[in-house]
Amino acid sequence: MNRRSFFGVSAPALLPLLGGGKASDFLPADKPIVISTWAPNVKANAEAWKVLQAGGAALDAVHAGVQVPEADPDDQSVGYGGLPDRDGKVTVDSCIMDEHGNIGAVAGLEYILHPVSVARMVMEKTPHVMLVGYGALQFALQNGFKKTNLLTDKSKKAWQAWLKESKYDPQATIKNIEQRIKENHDTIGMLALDANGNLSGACTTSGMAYKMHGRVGDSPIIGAGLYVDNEVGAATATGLGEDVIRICGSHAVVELMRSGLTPRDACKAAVERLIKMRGRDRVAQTQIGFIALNKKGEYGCFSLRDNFTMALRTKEKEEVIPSPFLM
Ligand code: SD4
Repeated sequence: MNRRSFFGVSAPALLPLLGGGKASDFLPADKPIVISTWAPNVKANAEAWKVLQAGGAALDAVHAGVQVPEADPDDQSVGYGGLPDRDGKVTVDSCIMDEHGNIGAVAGLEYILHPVSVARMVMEKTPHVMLVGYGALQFALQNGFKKTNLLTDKSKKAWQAWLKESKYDPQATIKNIEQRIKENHDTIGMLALDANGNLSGACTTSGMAYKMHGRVGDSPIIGAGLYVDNEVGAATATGLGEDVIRICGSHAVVELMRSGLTPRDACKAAVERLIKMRGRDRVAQTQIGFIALNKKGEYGCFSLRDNFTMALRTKEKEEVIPSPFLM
């Protein structure tokens, strides 16, 4: 029960939830509310909170919030400073979705500091929902984004060290997850409910470290890494993208909420769906985690294994919640 508290943020009041315990779900919080994957994203929530507190839209809040880790060189899973693919290129994946079902995404994008802003521009300025690779870069540059080298010295050194063995193991293994927690970073998925009761979400990442060039995970895929239904709720994912895509994870969580499950139970049911589909052996080295927020302001999270966390900001509290887990 003596779980760590992260970054000076108070330890969660709901410790009984640890270890997949039987504690009840989180009660509705007063609007507005913002939640994010992973403890370090209390900083991202704080930025989103500025928008929400001023009466701003959930869409603007998540857009502003996820830009924090995108620009943070110490966050080696998102944007600038992200670990590169096996060819040494930092490629980023990002998507955004609002309360009207407007969606935009970019995948395999290089050289752009804020991929979420390009995703939003795809949503608002094109008849399409996703641009990838060189086409996404061209679109960004034509619309005023500047080319930035996203590979920091720290990430370059890590890649060069990896090259010595070049072991291709793009798995969110337990060890990797623990390491990531220690290094205080991971992919951000953020969901917000604004003062008007509207939901939006965004998800942004540099993907799995040392992935094949061209590999795309769940994070920019609407329905996998993120889904919002303004009648029901919203969900976002982290972990091994291949396994999240397999179950259309975030869409599954939203549909499970629609069928009456609470956010936490919906996240749990999605994780169970993966185990049932794949069998325990195939998920032995995998981690996936979901967070969800419903229209009433209830929120919850669940992961396959230990060490996943959710960052929360409401009028009353700013805290990090260790996720309950199954295995
Ligand atoms: C991916 N889901 O690219 C992302 C990575 C991640 O924890 O969330 N890692 O598969």
